[in-house]
Amino acid sequence: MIIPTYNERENLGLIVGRLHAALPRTHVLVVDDGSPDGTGDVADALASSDDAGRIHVMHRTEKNGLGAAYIAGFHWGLDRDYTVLVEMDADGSHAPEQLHRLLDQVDAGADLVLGSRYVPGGTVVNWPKHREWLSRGGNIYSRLALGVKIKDITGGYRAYRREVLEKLDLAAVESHGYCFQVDLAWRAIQEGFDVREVPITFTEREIGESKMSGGIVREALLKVTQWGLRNRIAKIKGVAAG
Ligand SMILES: Nc1nc2c(ncn2[C@@H]2O[C@H](COP(=O)(O)OP(=O)(O)OP(=O)(O)O)[C@@H](O)[C@H]2O)c(=O)[nH]1
Ligand SMILES: [Mg+2]
Repeated sequence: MIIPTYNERENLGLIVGRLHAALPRTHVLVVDDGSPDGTGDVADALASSDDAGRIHVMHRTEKNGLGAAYIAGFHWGLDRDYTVLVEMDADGSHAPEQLHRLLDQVDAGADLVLGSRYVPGGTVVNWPKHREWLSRGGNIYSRLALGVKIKDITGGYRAYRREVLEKLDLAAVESHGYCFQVDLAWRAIQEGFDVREVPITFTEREIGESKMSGGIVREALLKVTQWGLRNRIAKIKGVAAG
């Protein structure tokens, strides 16, 4: 389980505690980008007080965005023997109590399992309407532009079988915000991996500040459009060639 953090000192202990109450054997890697609020120290304290040695911390010096933090975390996990790597936010939006839903699908043969707000059974709790519409709109746009069936391709609660991350060219991924999530799912689909969705309950953070910004939305819009066009052009060329 990889948890990226930026200024989450009050959330981190809660979320790791909930995770270990739900699934005690899960190992955690906290990837902290030098949070000014001292989240990195909180993570170190959690790690040293866990006698079972399940908690690890990666300290990075600059705030480089979610995508870069996850990629560093993936490399860390792949260098060790973890067979499944999970992404989860620190802010309590993703319920550790529902992690088994994702892992059960991996056991059932999926390569990448997406926690989904927009399949039957999935829900969003406490989101302002404009946030929900932004998210729904982004997903509809991605579906149309990329021609995929995934209902929630921007979500950040997911489980990857290690083979997926070994196969994808992580060095080529430059996306930062939500777009990073779309990017990886899109690459996995194009590689022919078995990508599935399971319903989750997404709860808006209660503590701390969102890192969501206009720049993140613009990045996603631009990149998704580019990928979609590139894909269509490649298909048209393929048809023309034969
Ligand atoms: N290491 C690292 N973590 C980050 C960075 N930006 C966001 N995060 C973490 O990524 C997770 C998701 O970020 P949020 O701020 O909750 O973003 P969000 O979920 O899109 O926004 P909200 O819906 O408002 O919560 C949280 O655990 C953040 O602490 C970053 O630049 N570096
Ligand atoms: Mg959040």
